[in-house]
Amino acid sequence: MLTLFPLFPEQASTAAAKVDALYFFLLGVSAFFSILIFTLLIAFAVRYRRRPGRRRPERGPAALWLELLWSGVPAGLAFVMFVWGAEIYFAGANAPQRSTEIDVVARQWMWKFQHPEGNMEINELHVPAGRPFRLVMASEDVIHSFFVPAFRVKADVVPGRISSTWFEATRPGSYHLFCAQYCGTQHSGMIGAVIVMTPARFEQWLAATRPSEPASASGEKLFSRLGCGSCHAPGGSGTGPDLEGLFGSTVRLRNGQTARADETYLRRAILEPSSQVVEGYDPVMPTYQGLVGEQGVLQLITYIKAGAGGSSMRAAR
Ligand code: HEC
Ligand SMILES: [Cu+2]
Repeated sequence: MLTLFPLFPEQASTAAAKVDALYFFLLGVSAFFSILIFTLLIAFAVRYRRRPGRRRPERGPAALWLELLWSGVPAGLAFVMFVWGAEIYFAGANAPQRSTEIDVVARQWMWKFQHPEGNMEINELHVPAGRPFRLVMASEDVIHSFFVPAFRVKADVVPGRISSTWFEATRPGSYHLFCAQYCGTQHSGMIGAVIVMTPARFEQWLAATRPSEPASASGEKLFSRLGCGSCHAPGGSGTGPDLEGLFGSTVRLRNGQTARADETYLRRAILEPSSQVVEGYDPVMPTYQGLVGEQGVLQLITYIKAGAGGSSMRAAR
């Protein structure tokens, strides 16, 4: 019966058991207090009901210990829930350093994936078990949400910015992928599968479907086709800043603010350059809005992360 109508999706990622443990704790606390309160409510209603010959007693003095108890216990429980939940939230928000990054583009109504090796997939994502993957996600139109119940992973993909999430699958199998934000008439059809394989089978799959170039090389081609290199020459000899080592650093802007060069920063630098002009430079960079799609932006970002023509890029090849 339970296998026919499972109450919970199976646990197929390293995060699943942790999320479930917290969920069961919340459920247990709620059940305990619901039962306690309703039992007492009914018991007192029966025991102290109005009967002939009985007078209402005088109101007694407030008991301090009781006040402290029923304030302290809920406060303590709420604190445990908060710390426990925050821990799981931060673990889910910060991908391990050794994660492999996969580009994800959501649009009405499908999911597009690109592996660093260059392999592209639609509505299907192949990954090996036992390795963390970080998803770098952008939307081409409206809000979508990447939801894999078996992984207990759900992250919104919001137009105009880059969001990310990560997971490490633990067991080979095929797991449902849903869009969890209503995104238009065919929202319910925006489904797919994450196919978890053994590492050996995954390597075979990767080799069999490998395209001619990795994602960073596609980014490099775009970089030269769009003429980025004419201003962003290695060593900073162009009119624009050197992009090597930019990713993850802190950038000083002309308006006196600072910004962390994360993926959303790079995306905005390409599509709305005048919104965040780097200190010491003139706002001469043209916008690439309309000239490059989200997929292209993600490839450019992959290329910039890999060193953008600098020495680290050459060393990596
Ligand atoms: C006409 C010259 C020019 C071209 C072409 C150009 N840029 Fe720029 N870019 C600049 C200048 C100048 C800045 C610094 C001022 C600013 O932030 O707008 C800059 C800033 C940037 C930044 C932020 C750098 C930092 O240090 O924070 C990134 C990222 C970037 N460009 C990427 C690109 C990409 C990718 C392309 C090609 C699609 C491109 N640029 C094309 C001139 C150019
Ligand atoms: Cu959607």
